[in-house]
Amino acid sequence: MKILILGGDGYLGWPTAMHFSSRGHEVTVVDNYLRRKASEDVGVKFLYDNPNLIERAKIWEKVSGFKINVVIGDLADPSLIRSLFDGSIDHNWPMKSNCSGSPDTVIHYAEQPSAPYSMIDYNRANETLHNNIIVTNNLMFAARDYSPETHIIKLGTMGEYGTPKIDIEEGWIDISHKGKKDTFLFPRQASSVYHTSKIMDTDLLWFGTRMWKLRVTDLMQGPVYGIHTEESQLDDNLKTHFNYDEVFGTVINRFLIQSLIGHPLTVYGKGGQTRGYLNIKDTLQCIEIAQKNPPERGKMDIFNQIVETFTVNELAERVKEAADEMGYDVTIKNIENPRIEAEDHYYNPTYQGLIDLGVKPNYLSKEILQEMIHILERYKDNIDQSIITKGISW
Ligand code: USQ
Repeated sequence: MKILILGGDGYLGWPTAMHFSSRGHEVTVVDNYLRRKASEDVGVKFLYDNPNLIERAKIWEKVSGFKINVVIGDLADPSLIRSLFDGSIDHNWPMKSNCSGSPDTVIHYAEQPSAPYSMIDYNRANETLHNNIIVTNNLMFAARDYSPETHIIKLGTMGEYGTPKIDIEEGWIDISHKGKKDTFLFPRQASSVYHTSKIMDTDLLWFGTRMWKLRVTDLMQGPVYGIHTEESQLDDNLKTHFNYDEVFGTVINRFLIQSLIGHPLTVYGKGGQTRGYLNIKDTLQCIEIAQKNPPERGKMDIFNQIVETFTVNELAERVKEAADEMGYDVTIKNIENPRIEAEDHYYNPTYQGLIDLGVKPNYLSKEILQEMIHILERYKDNIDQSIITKGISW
């Protein structure tokens, strides 16, 4: 299969590229290094330096024998994505893609992924909205114009639903109103500009599905944790990025780093915020299963891509237990919540669809946390305490 991965330099994009490449697919990745540039712009950095995408693809080819095509460019420019669908425009990208014709599957990660980044100021909010919605729109029209058969897999987020006082269904809800019934997108009410941009993406692709019978899978993912995947074990330089800063670090990854340097675990507010979590290895399983099960034309499948739920307090306790057993002395501190979000709320999402299709979850265990701590210990000297809190508030 020809698989096009948008956002191939990201935390999930690069592991996904290796995963599909190792299974013999023809993989092309596209990225404009937005994440690397945004990190520099706000003064945060990865835990360790990673080679750029072109270098990573070379290392991958050397150790695995499989080639990943790399295209460096901005997908907000419609001509780029269109050239990757019809294969006709020579953009002279740094490593020229040899892909011709349209992809069978597009995996769309090419988004500004951070809620705090989107809330820094109106410029970052604009940048997030512009990038995320325009890239999605460019993709939708390229599929409409060149290849409506192409299966679009878009990474959505559980945060689109917010924290309603009713059970969260997988994407859709049946509504009875004045004696009539219909099915609609499940109500969405996000709590950051980033999460709101994802709602708009979902709406846009649902529009494209209705208008032009596109085929779309929307994966509503929770916060992801983890470092290594099966393929990254082949060479240390193939590891994905790791963030622990307030802007791009997700909560479990942050807590692990904090525990290594004796920084109190930063539980925001009361810590009752509940979210669905998953291991990065499970992200890859879910994407692969979604790729193997495309919806028919004119249908949008939505799955809630999480495998278990925790409150922030529960996560802090689990990280503490794992790290303390390894000789650390972890403290937990409830700090003033920089975000506007419910801290004590009902949360009961359904997440059976991907499991029914065959995903075998890697649940968060003490052993998994300790394995991560072992890897992170190697980079302890790189940890910059000053980026753990950057003072961004809603
Ligand atoms: N939190 C803390 N302390 C911290 C960091 C976070 O208590 O030091 C809390 C947050 O307030 C929030 C929860 O932990 O209630 C999760 O925060 P997060 O930063 O791990 O995740 P979030 O900002 O929601 O965003 C992340 C990814 C985003 C993805 C989303 C899935 O950055 O790309 O879409 O997880 S979800 O949260 O389900 O919407």
